[in-house]
Amino acid sequence: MAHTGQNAPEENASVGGLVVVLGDQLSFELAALKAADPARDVILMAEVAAEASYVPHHKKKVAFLFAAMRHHAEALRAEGWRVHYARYDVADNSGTLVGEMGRALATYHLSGVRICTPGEYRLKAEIAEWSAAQQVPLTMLEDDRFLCSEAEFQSWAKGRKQLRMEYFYREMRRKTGLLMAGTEPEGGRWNYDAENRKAAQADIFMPRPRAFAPDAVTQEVLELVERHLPQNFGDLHPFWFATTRTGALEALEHFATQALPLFGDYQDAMLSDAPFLYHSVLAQYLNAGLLGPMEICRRVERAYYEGHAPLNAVEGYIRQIIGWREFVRGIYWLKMPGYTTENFFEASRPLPAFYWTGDTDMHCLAQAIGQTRKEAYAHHIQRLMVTGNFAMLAGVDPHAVHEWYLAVYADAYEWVEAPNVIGMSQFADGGVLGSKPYAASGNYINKMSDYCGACRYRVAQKTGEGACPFNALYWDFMVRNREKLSRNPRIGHAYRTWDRMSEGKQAEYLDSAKAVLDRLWD
Ligand code: FAD
Ligand code: DLZ
Ligand code: SF4
Repeated sequence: MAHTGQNAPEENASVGGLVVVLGDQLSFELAALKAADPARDVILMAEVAAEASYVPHHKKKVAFLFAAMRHHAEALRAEGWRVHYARYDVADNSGTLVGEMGRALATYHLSGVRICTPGEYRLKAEIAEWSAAQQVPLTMLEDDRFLCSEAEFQSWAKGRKQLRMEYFYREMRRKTGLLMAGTEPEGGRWNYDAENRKAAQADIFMPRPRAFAPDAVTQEVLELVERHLPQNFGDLHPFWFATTRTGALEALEHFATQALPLFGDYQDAMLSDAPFLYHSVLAQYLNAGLLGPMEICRRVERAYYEGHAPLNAVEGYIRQIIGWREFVRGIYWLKMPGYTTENFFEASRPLPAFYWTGDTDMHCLAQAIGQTRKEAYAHHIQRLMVTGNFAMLAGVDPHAVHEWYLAVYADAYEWVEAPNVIGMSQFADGGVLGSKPYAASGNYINKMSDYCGACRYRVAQKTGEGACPFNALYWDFMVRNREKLSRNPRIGHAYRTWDRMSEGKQAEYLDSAKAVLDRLWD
């Protein structure tokens, strides 16, 4: 489906157009390319300050994208396309994508702009406003790298009282045919999550994601990032991400053969100094367009049919991609604009400074944030149950939390990050995405990790000096938000537990929480 910019004159078919390829659209299958003519059209790719700085992106994220963009531009040229590539550090770079679009239109005397809808609302709006103001004909095409279009999601969502991933996921299984035996799910069940909650043990044979030595193109980008973005978050070196489609395919192959068999079992586990466990570490490639969702899922499905990986791992993995990933994107476009400023609990505290440094005695947070600084990566349970959980319990403004997540992960773009943060992890949307807040005391972290054994705090101690801060914060959060949560049938039991406590015990929890909160911002 194409939307043409309002108030714009029609595109002149006799001269070429400008085809814009954004930094996270690095795919040969892009609809904007398929609709283009290599003989007449010019492709624009641009490294610009506005995109590099709307949040203080992790240095590895910027380096990955710029290096992947430069490699992709070369690959497009090799396929016969005319590519205008604006480098970050040339003197006349205007600093914005619309600025570079205007300059390219003038330089090549092109008739209008064609682009796949950007993954972030702010950029979509900026481009549409610019085209209207400048009277530039604009064609925005649906980004069909996703399995479920915006319109399809809207019609699925229409009339439903609650939007739940599990039902959406079944539709996607039927639509794609992945792990289907005729009309039935492979193995007789749709979901094997019950088998996927094991705690992990340290294992010297644990695989690591496929790492790549930077080539000359990537090396040049690393120097650029070092020179121009020294204040950005995180460690640039060692840099080991793939920056080409060939590399990303190798990383997929490596995951499918090395880590996938145990992905399911240890999906929710956390271990000190094991940042990746059995996760795929493919989201940065997938979200930038170097890999497609179906090719990943087909490769993973093959591992099951060839007997290399069990069903609980393969089903669990495919669910993350055709279920969660598509579902959160659907919610994003359904709820934007406005979703990123939702604040159901009216939480207003600032983000504690240690989110940027990792400098805290809470070992779980130090581990999750430390590896985030180092690798631009943390796996799902760390994001949800450690950094996300803590911020929600502490009453941090969800918008500040959202901006942190958008900055620090190599795979972060608003369409996928915001529903995960605002919806899943902070419950700031009041239950659009999930049915209850993921609030947990230290007990959950202790069950799923080895963190607590190495912590200065004692997880079994509920209150007072030396107690795990999550324990008192959990009850403080529950009590603070009782009016908003007590009617939720999935939460009622917690309030019954609270009500059975003596007044003295309750006061101890609330006093301890106050002491923790006072320390966080002193
Ligand atoms: P694996 O664990 O190997 O999972 C496989 C793939 O499934 C991922 O590569 C990803 O494409 C997909 N996936 C898994 N869970 C989700 C999910 N909840 N939503 C969407 N896709 C999913 N994912 C992002 O891609 N970008 C983000 O900015 C992002 N922010 C998050 C913030 C929070 C608070 C939470 C709780 C989750 C977030 N996620 C995000 C989802 C998930 O944590 C990451 O996709 C995953 O950790 C990426 O690592 P991986 O490739 O090793 O994933
Ligand atoms: C994230 C990002 C960064 C850091 N830099 C650029 C850039 O210089 N040029 C570009 O085209 N895209 C960049 N991106 C990705 C865009 O921000 C992305 O397309 C939007 O966030 C929409 O998903
Ligand atoms: Fe985290 Fe509490 Fe465990 Fe320490 S004791 S690692 S703060 S959960």
